[in-house]
Amino acid sequence: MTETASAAASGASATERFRTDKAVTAASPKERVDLLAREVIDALHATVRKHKVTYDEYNALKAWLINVGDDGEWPLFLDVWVEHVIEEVATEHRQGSKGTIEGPYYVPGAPDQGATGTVPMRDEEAGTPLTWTGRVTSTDGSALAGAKVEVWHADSDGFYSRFAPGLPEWNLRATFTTDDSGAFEIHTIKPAPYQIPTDGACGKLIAAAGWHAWRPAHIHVKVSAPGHELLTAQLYFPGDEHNDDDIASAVKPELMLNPTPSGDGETVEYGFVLDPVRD
Ligand code: MBD
Ligand code: FE
Repeated sequence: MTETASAAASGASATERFRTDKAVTAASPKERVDLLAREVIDALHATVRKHKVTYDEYNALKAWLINVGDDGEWPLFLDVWVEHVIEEVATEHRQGSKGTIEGPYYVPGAPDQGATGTVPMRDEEAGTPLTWTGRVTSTDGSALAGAKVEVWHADSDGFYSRFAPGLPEWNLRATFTTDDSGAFEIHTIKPAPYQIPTDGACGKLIAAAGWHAWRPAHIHVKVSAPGHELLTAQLYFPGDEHNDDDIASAVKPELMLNPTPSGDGETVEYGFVLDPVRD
């Protein structure tokens, strides 16, 4: 790699990606905006009064908020510290598989590998080979043929293609399409534990507060089928030292992959149950 990855570069890409893919189309009712904005602002006032926040602290906050925007880190900040509660509320009615947050680095349209295939990677890609088989079913147990299983994850240095420079366009990103029995077979590598970018505004907050920037190793996934709710999840590995203190609070016990040694790598079975769309 000639260019080095930086928070500003990853952040600008994540901000641009959000603008492209998640543009808000519907306006919220005035009553709803009034209620939510007022409660959030009231909560801020309560914190100021409770802890007697000073002008120096107020100006530090202002400077930091400006930096979050300059570094393009609003997607990172919100996905790390807010999205997990949004996801919890959005999916509390579900009977099928547990999901978790999407995070800032999803890109739609990764190359389709059919039902069985290998995630695009470099010849020298570092990491333990992982074979992952599973099925996609509906909550009534019926197979979902032609379901899409989109996966994306970081390389062993913690970089995501499309957000860090110097990686092949779709490195470690792929789409799989389930066969007639709803089955898929994915060949990839086990990702490594991951540190969110520390050279931007989010890193400054983490350092100033004495927190850490780690997320456990994870594979992101989106599973979709006609007539069913989109499932967004991440899968983790038992024994990772950050499973219990993920900076993004996105680990759940149901999301553990439990691979066992096999040949020169590891193998695991993990499937998904999708909820039909509610009327
Ligand atoms: C990630 O890879 C991620 O998954 C989240 C949630 C936040 C930052 C980087
Ligand atoms: Fe991630």
